[in-house]
Amino acid sequence: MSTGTDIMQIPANPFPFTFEVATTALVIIDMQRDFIEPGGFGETLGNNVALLAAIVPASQAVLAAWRTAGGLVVHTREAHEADLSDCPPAKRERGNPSLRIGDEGPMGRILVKGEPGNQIIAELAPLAGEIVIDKPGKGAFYATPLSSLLQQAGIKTLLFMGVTTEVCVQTSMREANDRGYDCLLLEDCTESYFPHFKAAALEMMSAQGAIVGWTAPSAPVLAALAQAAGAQPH
Ligand code: TIU
Repeated sequence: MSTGTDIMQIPANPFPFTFEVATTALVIIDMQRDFIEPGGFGETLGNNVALLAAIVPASQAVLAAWRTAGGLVVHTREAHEADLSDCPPAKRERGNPSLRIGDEGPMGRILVKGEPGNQIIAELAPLAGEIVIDKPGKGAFYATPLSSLLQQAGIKTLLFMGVTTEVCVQTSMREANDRGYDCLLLEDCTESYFPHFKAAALEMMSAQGAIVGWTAPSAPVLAALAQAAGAQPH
């Protein structure tokens, strides 16, 4: 098994991305029933949630390989307190959704902590000991302990997966970039309700010499992890 200190370099946009498992966290953004299944927050906003399930198998493969390599895993959930004290009225009142945050839906109260719909999908469920961040905003750093947890773990680099590409993933990656992390977004492990927004988000993040970060398919990450595992004595 890898010691986690192998320097890995993979082809990526706009140029090769370098990381080592020991100083990298896999950050999985909001793979919750509320966004991926009918009856949750995503659907109340008028979206076709069926599009998002396509990334589950590739995301499972990366998560499994990352766990085998011994890498740090961070899961996030967009989640509000039951009394909605952490939900700005502007967020709840915005637009004309069929159900608002906190309303009772078919999977429990929309986007509220602890409700069935707010859980991470079974295929990507956190294991005991993995970091789970409940976040009231779109970004994973805003009003959460993520920054200090990553610092304590000596993390310098982040691999991002999750939904939706141009909302919570992009916001979190921009927050991370401003905090000095090198960030790679896995192209086949992120999805949007709007395919053209996904394409644009990927393009704008890696443009201008990786102004926000890098993007790459999951295959080269899996290959690098497999190679590192095979190269180490068991
Ligand atoms: N609506 C939408 O595309 N996304 C969200 O509201 N939250 C996340 O992206 N997690």
